[in-house]
Amino acid sequence: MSNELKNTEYGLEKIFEGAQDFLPLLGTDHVEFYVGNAKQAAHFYKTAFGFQSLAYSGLETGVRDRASYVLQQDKIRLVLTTPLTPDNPINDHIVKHGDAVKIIALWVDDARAAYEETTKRGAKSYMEPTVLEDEHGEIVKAGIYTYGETVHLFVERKNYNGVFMPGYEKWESEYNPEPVGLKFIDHMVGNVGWNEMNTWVKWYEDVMGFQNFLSFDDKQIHTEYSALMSKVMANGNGRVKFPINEPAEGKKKSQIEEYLDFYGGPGVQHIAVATNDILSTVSEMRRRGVEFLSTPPAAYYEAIPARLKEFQHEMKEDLEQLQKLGIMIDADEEGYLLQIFTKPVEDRPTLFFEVIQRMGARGFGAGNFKALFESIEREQAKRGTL
Ligand code: TYF
Ligand code: FE
Repeated sequence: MSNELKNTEYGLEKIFEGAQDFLPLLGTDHVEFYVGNAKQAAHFYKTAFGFQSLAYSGLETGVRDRASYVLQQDKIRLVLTTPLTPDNPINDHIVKHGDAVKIIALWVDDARAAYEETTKRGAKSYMEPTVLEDEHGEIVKAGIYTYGETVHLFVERKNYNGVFMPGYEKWESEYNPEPVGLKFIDHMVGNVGWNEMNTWVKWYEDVMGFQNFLSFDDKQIHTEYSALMSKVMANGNGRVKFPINEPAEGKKKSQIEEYLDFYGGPGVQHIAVATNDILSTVSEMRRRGVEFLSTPPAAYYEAIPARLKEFQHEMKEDLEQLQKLGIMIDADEEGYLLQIFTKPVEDRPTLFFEVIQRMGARGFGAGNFKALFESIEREQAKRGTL
């Protein structure tokens, strides 16, 4: 781990003390996917991930060019959007990237100010401040491009009390699988091209006022084959964290390069969702058919007591149970964390999810990188992309 990890001994608040936050973020508002079939994708996220039906927009609500399904689980909102017409530009996004995260929407108090502050610092505009109104009030949204074709949308909803946004109606469904305990988005990771990580680190610093909170170089992050580098960017209050990965030269093809090839450029690699009870969340997700990366070998679990001896007494979870579910454990100065990774959730080896439970730790599981990347490489080998 690099020196920057030592920063974790200070609160994020302290790191940012004195710095003017020109882009105050209240949190992640929602994540919008462009998909080939939103109706079926919504069924998957309800059934397998335990999301609840929230809102719908489409032909029945007067929208002619697209259908969008909004799903919610605690603080997490996903929007699944599909084009309804052949000449729709959303089709181009799907042709190029497959099913993908298009928009990482950030919740703000003042969307006009967020747009002003970021575009004046060099952000490329996606959408000028736009007011949407209905009988429940008004939403202001504005957007800028980040890496690739990915967008940050600023959403101001302080004068709105409808179910999601104007244009949407409440989605009453008769099919309501139980939630699995997912609570909020912990972080969202972007993969960028060769030698582009520092450009995007600087972009998040200059344009968004974020700071580099942790770094991992290719000496820490490599296995026998693939390599990558990663820097974690965090906003002023630490609620929004965006690690940025770039591929590194290794013996064989980096997992990041595989992503870039199949995605057709930079994009969102994984969404980490937090739970308070990873044992029940993951056993329920497995029961519902979510596929996770292969469980680390027995030697990984045998090494845990020695590797995490400082935290053994604090750990409430039974190691045998964690092993049975394939959950990994890591610790830093402040506590431990439990994490597991799904396989890609579409046919292209692109976007996947992480389920994470933080028990004080603020790191990203660096101690698990070797086991994790070996597991990813086993999948790459099956795909013939290693
Ligand atoms: O977000 C992270 O940094 C961890 C570890 O390709 C990670 O979840 C890093 C790179 C990667 C997969 C996981
Ligand atoms: Fe992660």
